[in-house]
Amino acid sequence: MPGKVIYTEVKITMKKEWWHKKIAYQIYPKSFYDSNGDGIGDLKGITQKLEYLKELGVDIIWLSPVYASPLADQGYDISDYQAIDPRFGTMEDMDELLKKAHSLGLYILMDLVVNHCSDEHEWFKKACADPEGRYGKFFYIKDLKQTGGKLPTNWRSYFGGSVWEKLPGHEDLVYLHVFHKKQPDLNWENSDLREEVYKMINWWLDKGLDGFRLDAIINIKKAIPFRSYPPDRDDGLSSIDNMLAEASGIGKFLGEMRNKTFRPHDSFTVGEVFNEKPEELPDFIGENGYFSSMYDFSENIFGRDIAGWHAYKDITPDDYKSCVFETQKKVSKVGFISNIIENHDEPRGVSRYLPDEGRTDTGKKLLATMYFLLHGLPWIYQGQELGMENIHLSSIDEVDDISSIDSYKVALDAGLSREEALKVIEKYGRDNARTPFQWDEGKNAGFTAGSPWLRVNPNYTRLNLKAQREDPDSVFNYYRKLITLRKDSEYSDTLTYGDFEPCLEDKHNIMAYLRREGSSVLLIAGNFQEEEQVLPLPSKVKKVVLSNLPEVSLTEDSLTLKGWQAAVLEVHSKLLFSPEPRATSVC
Ligand code: TEU
Ligand code: CA
Repeated sequence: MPGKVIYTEVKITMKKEWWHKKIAYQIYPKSFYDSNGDGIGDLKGITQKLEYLKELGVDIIWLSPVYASPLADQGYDISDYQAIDPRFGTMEDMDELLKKAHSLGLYILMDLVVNHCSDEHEWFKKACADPEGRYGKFFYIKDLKQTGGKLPTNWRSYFGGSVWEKLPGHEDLVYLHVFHKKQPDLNWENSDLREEVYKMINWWLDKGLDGFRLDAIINIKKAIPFRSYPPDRDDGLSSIDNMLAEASGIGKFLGEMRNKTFRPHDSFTVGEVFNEKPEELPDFIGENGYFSSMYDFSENIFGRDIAGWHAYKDITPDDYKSCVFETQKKVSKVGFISNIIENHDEPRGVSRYLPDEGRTDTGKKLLATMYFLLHGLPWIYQGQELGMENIHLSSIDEVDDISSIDSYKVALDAGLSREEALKVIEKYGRDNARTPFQWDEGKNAGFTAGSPWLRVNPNYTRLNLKAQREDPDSVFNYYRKLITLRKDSEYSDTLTYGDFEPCLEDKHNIMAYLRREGSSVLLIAGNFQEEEQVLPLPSKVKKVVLSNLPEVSLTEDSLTLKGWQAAVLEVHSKLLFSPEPRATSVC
């Protein structure tokens, strides 16, 4: 419940960093733009579209993995960290991309996937050849003879089944993989492995890369000694979360990695952090934290259930608001969170956070406004700027993602019918965000001249960049306005460093907050329903800065929001209602 937790009110002055006022963008290379007609997006395709990203106004670009990989988990299974997968291009293409990006003033991040590598990485092959040797120690390999033939623990991998798999060529040995069996976990307890990883990171940073997104980084520290936990499904296994909750001491690895790699290069890092412990926040993203920033997954994980996707609960606008506000109150005084509404692992934000009747251009702009102006770094996932939506499924055969396929089986095992299970995957599946970018109304939405590796969302004929570029009222042009606003010299300090103050927290379907920096105050308010709402104003309005509808209806002391309307108002810092403004006014 908001309001029950007491947070420190001390304003900490943050050291200014080069990336504080930047806007970030995630590219899923396989689905962004295919330059050679083989149906797979590639590095050349990204380079050709950099001007587009410049036009949109973003600065920092994260590329999901493009390293050499068998693509068992779409590149999150790396077989060579210092090579580009031929399907994405060559190292020269990467150099070219970096050069062009830098000449346009853009920064490039790669995905650092070092909790695990691929079972086709030479380290793992050498470990199989000689489990006792140097490379055997790069992994967690256990001898079943020492456990009476039983698997060492009952942990369930994220993608289903046990985390233990027979080491190829060895009857009695098993290796640990918390993700897919083609993703063996690297043993971070081994300083020899850590030094190899740092060498690789520095190789990329010396090349001119601007930083990394750190994949599944919380998983690098295991609870040692390994033990089993109470089973939480009929499979007798136990969620990895139980082990992670017990793991402590990750700071040693993260601090060492920062000191030996990122810090000397002044690079930007953003951690994919789940399951963090609240007391760890300042260490993670405070001044001198291990990372520059980390994602906020509070609303993404809302309603999750240990039983599986089929048991997930829907998130209402009120739930969304309380998740977001809780994070803001907790984090905005500590450091810079990375705000997202979707990524390559999640359904499309507009499909998840907007009820059906609100999934219009107006509703999409409302959601955009509410998250974009929060404290922290705004991120856009490719296609989000067009309001791209989830894709309809008519059969499980249309699904590519391994996690979705596992979750479908879990749903069937739980007793759901095929139709019901398919609906679950349609709602939460990772393919939703991975369908090709919708460039225009032409064949395959202009993504490829060949046959796309994953189906294009059929809605591309009406929902595409070309159409939206020409329409001043499009979702795309609204995102451009939001970006311009965050960079406007009049408001950028307020939106970057200003305090976050929630307003009207208990008002159903209303999300409102202030951003305040000295005498500069912005009110951001949104109405997540059809019925118009009259809201009391906290102080006199100086200026209407932005809205997703042509008119904003104001009186001296009230603001009327139409259905699905968002408004950004510059207001006086002196509150109208005193001496107890919080009791009577918006804030
Ligand atoms: O995701 C980490 C993660 O925790 C995911 O398992 C997430 O919970 C899951 O995708 C929900 O279905 C990262 C990457 O973002 C993801 O794409 C990779 O599959 C995973 O790591 C393994 O590298
Ligand atoms: Ca291609």
